[in-house]
Amino acid sequence: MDYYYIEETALKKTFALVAVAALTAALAQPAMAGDKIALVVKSLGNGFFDAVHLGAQEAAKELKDVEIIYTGPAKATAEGQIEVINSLIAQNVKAIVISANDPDALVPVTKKAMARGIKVISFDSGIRKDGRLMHLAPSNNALIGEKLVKLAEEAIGKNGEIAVLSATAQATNQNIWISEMKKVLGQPEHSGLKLVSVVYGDDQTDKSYREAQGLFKSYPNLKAIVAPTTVGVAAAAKAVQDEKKVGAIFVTGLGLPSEMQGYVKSGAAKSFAIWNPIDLGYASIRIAADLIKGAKAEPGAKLSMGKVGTATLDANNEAAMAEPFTFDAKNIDQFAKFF
Ligand code: RAM
Repeated sequence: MDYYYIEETALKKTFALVAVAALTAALAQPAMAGDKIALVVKSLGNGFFDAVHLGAQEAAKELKDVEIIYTGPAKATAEGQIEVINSLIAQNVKAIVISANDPDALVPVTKKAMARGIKVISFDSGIRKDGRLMHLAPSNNALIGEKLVKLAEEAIGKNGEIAVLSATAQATNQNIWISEMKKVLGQPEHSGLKLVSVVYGDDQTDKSYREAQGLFKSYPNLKAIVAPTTVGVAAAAKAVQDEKKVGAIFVTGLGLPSEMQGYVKSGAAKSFAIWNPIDLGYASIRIAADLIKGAKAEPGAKLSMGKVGTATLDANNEAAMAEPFTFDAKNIDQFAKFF
C-alpha cells in the first residue's frame, strides 16, 4: 500500500474538512428542535469526544430537524453508560449513537432501546453485533494496528522494549487495535520490538500518568510507550517530560494535535496519529439521521455520511471512515487549532 499517497490525500481532505468544520461550528447555534439523537460517549471531559461533539453539532445544523443530546458517564464504565441509556429511553430519543465501554455488557439495554424503535448505532468503540444496527469504525482496524507499530519504529528504530498504555481493559476499540498490533509484531520484520507489558489508564489522566511511571520503574530498558488513546498518550508524554526521560523513552500512539503539540516540541513524542474526530461525530450523526428516515442497515447498504462520503456496510454491518493521519513537528502547528 502506498502510504505516502494516502497521507497526502488525507492531509488535503482533513485540512479542508477541519477548516469548514471550525467555521461552521463558530457560526452554529445548537439546533433546538426536531428528532432527538443522543450522542453517548465513553466518558465526559475527554477532548476527543468534545471534538466528536463539534462534528455532531455541525451535522445537526446541516440537517435542520435534529437535536443532539451530548451525554455520557463521568468515568468510562459500562455501568455508567447503562444508566445513561435507560434515561435516554425514557426521554424518547429517536437514535442513540454510542462509543461503547464494553462490547457485551451494553447489549441488553441497547436491545431494549431497539425494541422500542430507537435506532442504536455504535461508533469509535463498538457494541456486539446483536446490540446495535451498525458500527462506524474511525478507520480500518488492521491499518491502525500496523500504524501503531510503524510509529513505534519511527521513534526508536527496529529494536527495543515497548509497552502499551491503553484506555480501559474492556474498551472494544483499544482491545481490537492492540490485538492487530500484536499480529504485526509477530511478523519477522518486526521481531526486534519486544512488547513487555500492556497497562490500563482507564482514559483518566492521573491513572494513565501513574501507569506510565510504573512502566518506567518496572522496565528500566523501556524505549517506547505506545498509547492507543488520546488521554493515555498525552499523560504518558507528560510523565516522560516530568521524569526527565526525553530522548530515552519515546511516546507515540493515537493523540490529538491540540493536546500533543507541547510534547512534540519537547521531544517526548516524535510523531503520533489520529483520524479527524470532528468528521467522525459528523458522519455518525448523518448515518443515524438516515436510519431514522428509513434507511436500512444491512450488509452491502450504502449509508450517507454527508460530505465525508458513503459508508458501505460489510457482512457485520460495519464500515470504516478514513485512514489514520500522522502528525509530527512538521505539521502539528497547522492542526493543533482544530482538534
Ligand atoms: C480516547 C478514547 C477513544 C479513542 C481515542 C483514540 O479518546 O479511548 O475511544 O478512539 O482515544
